[in-house]
Amino acid sequence: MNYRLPWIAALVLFGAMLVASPALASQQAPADCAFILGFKTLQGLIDEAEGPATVGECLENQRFDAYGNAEQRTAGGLMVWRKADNWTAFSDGYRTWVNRGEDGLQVQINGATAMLAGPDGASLGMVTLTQGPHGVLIAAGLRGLSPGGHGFHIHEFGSCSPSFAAAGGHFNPEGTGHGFLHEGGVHAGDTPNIYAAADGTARADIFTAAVTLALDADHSLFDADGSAIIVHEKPDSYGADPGAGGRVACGVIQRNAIG
Ligand SMILES: [Cu+2]
Repeated sequence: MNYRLPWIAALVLFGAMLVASPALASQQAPADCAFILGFKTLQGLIDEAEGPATVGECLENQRFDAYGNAEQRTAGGLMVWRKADNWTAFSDGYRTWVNRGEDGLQVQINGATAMLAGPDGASLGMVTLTQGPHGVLIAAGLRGLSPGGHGFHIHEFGSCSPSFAAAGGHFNPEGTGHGFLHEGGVHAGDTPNIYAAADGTARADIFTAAVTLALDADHSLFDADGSAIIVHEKPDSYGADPGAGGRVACGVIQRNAIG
């Protein structure tokens, strides 16, 4: 019986090689890939430091964004968009690089815009959101408000119709309580009150590290159901109950076009 042992050992060893062999694994991968990228991280694309060894990076989990573009993520955490005409863009969440063909890659800071309107559809101005390395800068330029303080929040759904109730409650991915001054707070969508002058105009710059414009990230304003800016009738109390009254302006937060 002893003469069989070397054969068994050899079979076991060969089986282990089949499982562990990277060459065999890489031969199988392309069949599962919808798209193969030549680099793993953005830096690898820019300075080619990663070299040809990274060619063959498989992009998996393809899905389509709100604009119908294919959207995938590399193992290096890079977001990649593709269109049928071979237009491509790459984002690390803070910045987006757009491939402009002969003009090469151009970089832009990620941003979004909400056009605010009253319940009657009248335009009440614009809110811009700019992604920075430490959070999002929100700039409001509004008009048509009653003079004085108004609650100003990010709400959980990207909809303002058929009524502003469609925007849902505050953007609150952590499921916490409300209010800057409340022990159980705060909502990620809580932002400070804005104040309208006697002529109804209001301007405000607000910074928040509680949200991000990065796609496919925790606290992203571009989660599956989007998000909206709501201006309230009265100022927020900053307590557990905002007490800010009705909704006087609403705007869906929309990602600025890329490319
Ligand atoms: Cu609100």
